[in-house]
Amino acid sequence: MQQLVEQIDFQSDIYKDAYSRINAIVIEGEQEAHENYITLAKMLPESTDELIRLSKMESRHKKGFEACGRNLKVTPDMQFAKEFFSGLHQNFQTAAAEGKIVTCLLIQALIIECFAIAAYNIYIPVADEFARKITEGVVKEEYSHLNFGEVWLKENFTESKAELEEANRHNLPIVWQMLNQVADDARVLAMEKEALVEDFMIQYGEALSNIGFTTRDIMRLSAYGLAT
Ligand code: Y39
Ligand code: FE
Ligand code: FE
Ligand code: FE
Repeated sequence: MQQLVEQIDFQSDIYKDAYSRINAIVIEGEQEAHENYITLAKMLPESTDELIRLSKMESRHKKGFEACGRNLKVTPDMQFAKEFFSGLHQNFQTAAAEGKIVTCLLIQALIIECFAIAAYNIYIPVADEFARKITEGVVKEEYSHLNFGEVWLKENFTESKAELEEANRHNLPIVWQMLNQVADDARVLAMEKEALVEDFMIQYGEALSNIGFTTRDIMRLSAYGLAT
């Protein structure tokens, strides 16, 4: 893998062009995650302090990735990134307005966190040295965000199960669309779509298992919308 990293020209026009979109996606994702945890803090009064703590971590992640873009002299394409997240963003806003805590947790604390963990794990071995150090620090914290969602949903599993199934059905296909949309740019950064899908499935499957779903449920839930 080191061999491969030495062959990546982080200053080439093609790398910087792809990075302008991927870096923007990550910055926008961290900003939206920050806002989503503030919303969740209001919805879950018994966990307000912890959720505010998570929201502050997301702001720090955003600052770290902004520094990664500056380090490569790349201007992030924030307009592209806003559109990239608009499906999940809209679904989260709608669920929050309806007080659907389970749906909000599934979107942010499970789906988006698993997406982030997969992307950061795949990025770390092929990142420039500056971005690698930042991303290594960030991914450790993303596991703690995923853990918050797992613990809450496990404790409330019986009452949450039907809403989780429904929310999965509405949101997982969006994730596969997002992955397809970013696959070409990710490949320029030496991140293969197949590796991203595999890592996402592992993280998401493990999360569903920790919450209480059976292996049979997990197979059905985690592949939903993948083949379309
Ligand atoms: O919880 C978080 O910090 C997640 C918001 C951040 C999302 C990161 C989204 C990463 C997708 C990148 C796709 C690159 C192939
Ligand atoms: Fe984050
Ligand atoms: Fe996070
Ligand atoms: Fe429906």
